[in-house]
Amino acid sequence: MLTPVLSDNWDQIRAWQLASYQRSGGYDALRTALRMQPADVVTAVKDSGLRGRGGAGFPTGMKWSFIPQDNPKPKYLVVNADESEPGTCKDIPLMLASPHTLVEGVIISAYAINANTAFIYVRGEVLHVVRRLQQAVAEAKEAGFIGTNVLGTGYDIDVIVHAGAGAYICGEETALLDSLEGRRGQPRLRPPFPAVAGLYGCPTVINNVESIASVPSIINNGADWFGSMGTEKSKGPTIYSLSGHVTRPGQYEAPMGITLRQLLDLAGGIREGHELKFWTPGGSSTPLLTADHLDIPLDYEGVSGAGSLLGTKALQIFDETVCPVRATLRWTEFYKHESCGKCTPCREGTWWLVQILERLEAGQGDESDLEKLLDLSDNITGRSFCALADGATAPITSSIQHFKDDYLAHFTNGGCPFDPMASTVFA
Ligand code: L3W
Repeated sequence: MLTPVLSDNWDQIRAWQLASYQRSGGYDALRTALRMQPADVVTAVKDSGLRGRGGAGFPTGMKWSFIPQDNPKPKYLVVNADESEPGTCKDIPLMLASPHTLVEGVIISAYAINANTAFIYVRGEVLHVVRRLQQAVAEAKEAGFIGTNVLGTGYDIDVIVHAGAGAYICGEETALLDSLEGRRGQPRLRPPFPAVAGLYGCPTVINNVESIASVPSIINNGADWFGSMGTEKSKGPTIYSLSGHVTRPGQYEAPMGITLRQLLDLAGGIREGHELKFWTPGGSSTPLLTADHLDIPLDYEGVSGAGSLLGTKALQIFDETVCPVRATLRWTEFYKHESCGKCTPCREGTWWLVQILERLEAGQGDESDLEKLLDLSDNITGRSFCALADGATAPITSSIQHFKDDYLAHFTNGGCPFDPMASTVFA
């Protein structure tokens, strides 16, 4: 059931070094791509059905085709390596284990859209990843894969690794662009989308690390091979990160459309003696699901059919020892802290949500507070500048939907009825 493609070489000795990467066929895809017309590379990615792996699932090849090639301005490729969604841990392991997979994907993708400069915007806290990427870029330059006249083809490309300063909002594509331009990272109004007016007002493709890293395998093996894995509308292999109360947490690369039940089988199940209570399909910005949803296909269609979103495929698993109110409060504190403050519904709304949840968790609220939470969430969703505030309301509305009795138990108990020491997540 596992389909290691991106993670195939992670166990190799010094997999992060160029010599090791080339021993497993590294940079063959670049040679192939440079013999193709850029438009044919775009077509191959379109035909593969690859959809953005950063959360939204937008078709990657289609995004590339939005770049207006008749626009005389420079074109840019920007990789969103600001992985910060709670529970998400797939891009950082990928960049650490095999940075050249990303670097090769960057060069091919930049070539496809006729960009001569590419940026990798990486989360600043992960200094070890920043260094590893810088080392990989230096090795690729030394080998002639980056620079002027790449492999004698006349194509020029510069790749710049840029470390962010550790703000969740800078993972939002337009805030990332502001940050890259040297300003405070705050989301821009869309449209215009970055494909038309992005970095320095120029046409820009922004893709997630995993999306770009998938490109060499598509060029090597073909669009049909990629599309043979996954489901009709959500194709290919992908990296799921499992964390929390699971026997063997970690990254599992499997086809789109696998179920949590199947992934748990691979990961040794829920920790011994316990049972699943709730889980997130794509980080805390996606509505919580329960044991009733173990068999839904983990693809964009299956998860949305169950009332949630696939997001970043960050499966956070919680057993019956975890208080859903406490977990929701913890996530909401995160969104309040990370709100950039640009728009009122998010800045003020997340503050109020935390106040009410703190009261409830302490057993000091009453049932009308649940209505207040739902009303506030309703007034925030769809009324803020970017997806951060929508994400903030997801655990609240879904935890009230699935675990109202646990909320009510806080009033009758006069405090949280769960023992925090029983949970390895919050202990
Ligand atoms: C040109 C159009 N381009 C859309 C582009 C747009 C963007 C992409 C998706 O993602 C998601 C959210 C969170 N012309 C276009 C166009 N585009 N229409 O397509 O756009 P959109 O608006 O659907 O989503 P988004 O706001 O860019 C955010 C989810 O991610 N999420 C958070 C993830 C966090 C991380 C992280 O920490 N690394 O990924 C979790 O679920 O809910 O759905 O490029 O420009 N007409």
